Amino acid sequence: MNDLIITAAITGAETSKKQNAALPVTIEEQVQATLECHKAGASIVHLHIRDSNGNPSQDVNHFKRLKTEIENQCDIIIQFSTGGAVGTSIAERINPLKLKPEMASLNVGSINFGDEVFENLPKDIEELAKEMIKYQIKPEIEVYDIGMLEYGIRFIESHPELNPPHFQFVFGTHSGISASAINYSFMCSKLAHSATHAVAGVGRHQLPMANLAIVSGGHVRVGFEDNIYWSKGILAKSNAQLVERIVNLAHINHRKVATPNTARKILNIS
Ligand code: KMH
Ligand code: ZN
Repeated sequence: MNDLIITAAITGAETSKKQNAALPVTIEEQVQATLECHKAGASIVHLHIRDSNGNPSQDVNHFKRLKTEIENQCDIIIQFSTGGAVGTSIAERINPLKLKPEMASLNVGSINFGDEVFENLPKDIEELAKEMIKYQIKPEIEVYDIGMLEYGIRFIESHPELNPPHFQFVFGTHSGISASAINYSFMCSKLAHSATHAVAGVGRHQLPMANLAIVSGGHVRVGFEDNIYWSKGILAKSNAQLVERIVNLAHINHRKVATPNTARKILNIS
């Protein structure tokens, strides 16, 4: 089995400090959280940013400062979110790509998020992918459902520059695929051998789905974007605490944890 790539999704767009005071939102907090996660064993950091009021933002200068600060202090792979928050315009979602992060998320379908629609029109997916190809950014193809995965697979067939693909399976959103072993196994059955994938479980599903991925050869995403709890009713102290638990589980299962450079090799990032 490949070494395990752990992604830390440290902030997200929907979580707030009111829910967990340890949520990193300022640049300083995000840099510190990233360094702690890197030290704990994460090889990718998935980044959303917030404005000075703590609201979701896609401000390019802010992304630039954050990227520079992180790059100056560690070799973690930086992955920008191009999903932003529900309702963020496509121009704002695309703009930060000109900073050439090594990776960026690419959501390949629309889905209900709460009472709203997280909209990803085919033309917008196309535009995002075009920019990623232009700047040689490795996309992480986000899928929340089996149909979206099949769309993503067809999308790669028509964009061979994006081979080999890396998928993020998100389990347990209200309108997406539910978190279960059988659903995970069905998602995996659709993938070509050359494809890699990671698993993100929302809320209470984070830990069990991570366990399944560790023993199945998948990779794992944890962090406050998807889950702010350590266990039922008990808040996690930090993103790094959640990363450490995955490292421990990997070791128990005799699966090595990837360094950022090993992750680059596995994901074919030059
Ligand atoms: N905040 C969600 C609407 C991504 O980062 O690409 C979208 C999201 C996915 O978080
Ligand atoms: Zn995200």
